[in-house]
Amino acid sequence: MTRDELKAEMLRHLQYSFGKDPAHAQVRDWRMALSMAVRDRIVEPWFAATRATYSGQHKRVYYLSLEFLIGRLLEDAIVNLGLGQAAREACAALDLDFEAVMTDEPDAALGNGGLGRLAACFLDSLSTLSIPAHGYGIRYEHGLFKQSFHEGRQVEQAEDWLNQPHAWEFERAESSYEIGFWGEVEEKDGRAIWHPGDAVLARAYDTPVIGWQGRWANTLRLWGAKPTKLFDLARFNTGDFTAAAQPEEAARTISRVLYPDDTTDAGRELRLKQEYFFAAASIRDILRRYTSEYDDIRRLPHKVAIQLNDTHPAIAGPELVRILHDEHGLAFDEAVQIASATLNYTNHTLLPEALERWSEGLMRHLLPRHMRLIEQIDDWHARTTKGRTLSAIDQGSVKMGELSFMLANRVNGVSALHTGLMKKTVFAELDRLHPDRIVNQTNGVTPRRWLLACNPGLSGLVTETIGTGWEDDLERLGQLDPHVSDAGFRARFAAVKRANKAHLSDWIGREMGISVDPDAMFDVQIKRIHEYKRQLMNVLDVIATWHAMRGEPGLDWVPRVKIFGGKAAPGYQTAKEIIRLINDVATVVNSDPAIGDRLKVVYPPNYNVSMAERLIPAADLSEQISTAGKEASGTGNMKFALNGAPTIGTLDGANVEIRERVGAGNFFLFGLTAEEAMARREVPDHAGRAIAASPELAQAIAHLERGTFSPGEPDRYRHLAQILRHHDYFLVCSDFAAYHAKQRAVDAVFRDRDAWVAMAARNTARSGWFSSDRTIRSYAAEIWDVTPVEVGPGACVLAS
Ligand code: F58
Repeated sequence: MTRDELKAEMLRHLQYSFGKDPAHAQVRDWRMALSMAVRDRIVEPWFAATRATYSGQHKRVYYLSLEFLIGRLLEDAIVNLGLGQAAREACAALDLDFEAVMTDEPDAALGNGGLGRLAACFLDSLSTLSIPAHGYGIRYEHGLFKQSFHEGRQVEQAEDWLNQPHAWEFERAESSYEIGFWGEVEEKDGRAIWHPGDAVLARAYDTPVIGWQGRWANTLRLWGAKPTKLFDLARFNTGDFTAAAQPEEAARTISRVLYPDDTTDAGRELRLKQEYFFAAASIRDILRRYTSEYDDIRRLPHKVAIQLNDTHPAIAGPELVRILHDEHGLAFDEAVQIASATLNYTNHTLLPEALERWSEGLMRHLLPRHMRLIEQIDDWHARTTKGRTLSAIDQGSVKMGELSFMLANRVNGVSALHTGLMKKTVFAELDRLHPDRIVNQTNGVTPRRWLLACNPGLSGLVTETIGTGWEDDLERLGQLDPHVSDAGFRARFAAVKRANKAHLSDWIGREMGISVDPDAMFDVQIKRIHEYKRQLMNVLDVIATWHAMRGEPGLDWVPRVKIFGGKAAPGYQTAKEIIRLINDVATVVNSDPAIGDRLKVVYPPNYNVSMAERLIPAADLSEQISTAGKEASGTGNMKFALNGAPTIGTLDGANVEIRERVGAGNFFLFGLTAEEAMARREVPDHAGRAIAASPELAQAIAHLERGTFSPGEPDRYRHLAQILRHHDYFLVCSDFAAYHAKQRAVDAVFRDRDAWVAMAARNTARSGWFSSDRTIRSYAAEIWDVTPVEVGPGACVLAS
């Protein structure tokens, strides 16, 4: 598509789709016009992919996830269709600021963090690999909350992405399912019939997901909740307008917000309703599609593979059994066998508080038939495995991990270390009963978004050096390795990073009013705020460094910009204290004349996918410092390495595999191993001992206790200090000295700029394995038993 064709299409959409005169159009109108012009190019490959799947009777993959953190879609579509140049030129010809048009799009923040972003990368790779697939989730009206800081404290506001025009979805009013809740189960002629007490409608909204070079497109189908009866007219006519609208309100609540607060009973009930709502609608849709093509329901696993993204969709298992048994009339055991040959489950955490459990009482009340089936599935498992001591129902609650395991063909962890720990800990007994069921699938990230689109400077250099083709064959980055010893290549690599840093410095200056030196080391930790991720250890290191700089202002310190990004769960008080501490430390450090430009702390609010795309290409150092054994995998760690930022990190999650691949000499390792961490917790007063052994740590904690960063309120950080001293489960104190020392080793390498650049470039050259294309190929071969569809020349719609 040429510049002029795209421009003409934009003008056409502006006028005829949106009724706007170009003379009066705003950036938003142009963004919509461009989006529509681009979207039109997706529809054909989308139809072609659907037709090819039907005509070839290919097996389909269904990825059920309560989260899809897809971010902005316009740039993604432009990049995948190869329309970058045409779009830039068309905007220029229309006198539009291309960057402003692109950044006008709100982020679709339909997820919390890594789990949701992984689902989005997987969709991209499934389309790139032309594997017939659907993502299923919820069309939340409000995505993850907007974060701002008020006097350093996190403030949450409702997010409002749908309040702006959304270009990418197609509403499918004809694809609606009635989803029941509550009610009773009637036993009749040996069969169970569930009579729900209430119901809502699940309505489909489809977003096409275009793969690399527009060869294939799959569908992300998100469910919105609607009332079965729109409106109580009788009540309205009596003048009770609020009550008349009540059923509509109640139904819509189900798809209103992502992950509502589950600390109250009402919140928990809503969460379970969301889970059943989307799982049931998805199963119904999957079976409708299957039965429209095939007669024999027993062959379902030959044509359908369902992946449960953690346990949030786990109720899909009992729902599938219910439909096969109660509605299709299969014997119970056969129904369970078919369901468990179709379903697979990915585990993303071993943290006990994050393993889902639902109270039996709530489950029985909300989903009476399903609770009964869960009991039967539990009995069936005990019967068929002789694992009688093992149950998915424990002390009045249903353990969704165990239930998902029992009903799965394959269960996977998301890094080698995490999968190993799953086998040793939470699922030890189930692994013993089913030794082949657990497999590892190390996470990956899409190179289209996380290198090609977000880092045009580096991707340009890669292409100039090794040619194209790496975008969907990322291991080709290995061809860069020999170039790292070439001083000319290193100089160009360094120039790209410097330009990205200058760009970020401008943005930080504009957005936050903080001036940062682009020649300083940009040291970045971006992720959800959680004690196990140890942002607290990072900020303690900032305090220790600041203290040391003040003590010896004459020393030749390596200038650093410490960048933080991330949100805390609204109810997670300790995480919120850590946020406040980072902001308070920033206030003191950034205005300290004794420090000047040598240390800055920057914490831009409202970290999201788009902010990650801005920060990662400009990072020098990647902070991956979780307590070993606690981070299941990480995916940010991969994005940084790919963009030429070496890691300072522990042997945790996928850090282990990153280090193996980039080489131990290109990775700053410190800290206890997972095994050592477990042993250390048993040592009496481990924190006290570590504090006594590290004057830097003792000093940093003393600053917290003295109120150095909370003038006028010395007690503000007493609670954090108490945790460190007496309840240091995440071993911040035990790892601090090693971390602090390793940071000085980082300084030493950074001083030797050439050595640093070589290390950074080797990280890029050796990160090719962490493409989500590799991950998806592996799921396809080892879990789903699907193969990519050969895309014939007719179906292949390449952008010109
Ligand atoms: C993350 N989990 C893991 N959970 O922490 C991370 O190590 C891993 O790389 C990633 O999954 C992908 O495998 C995660 O993001 C959540 O966001 C939960 C969602 C449900 C509510 C509680 C948080």
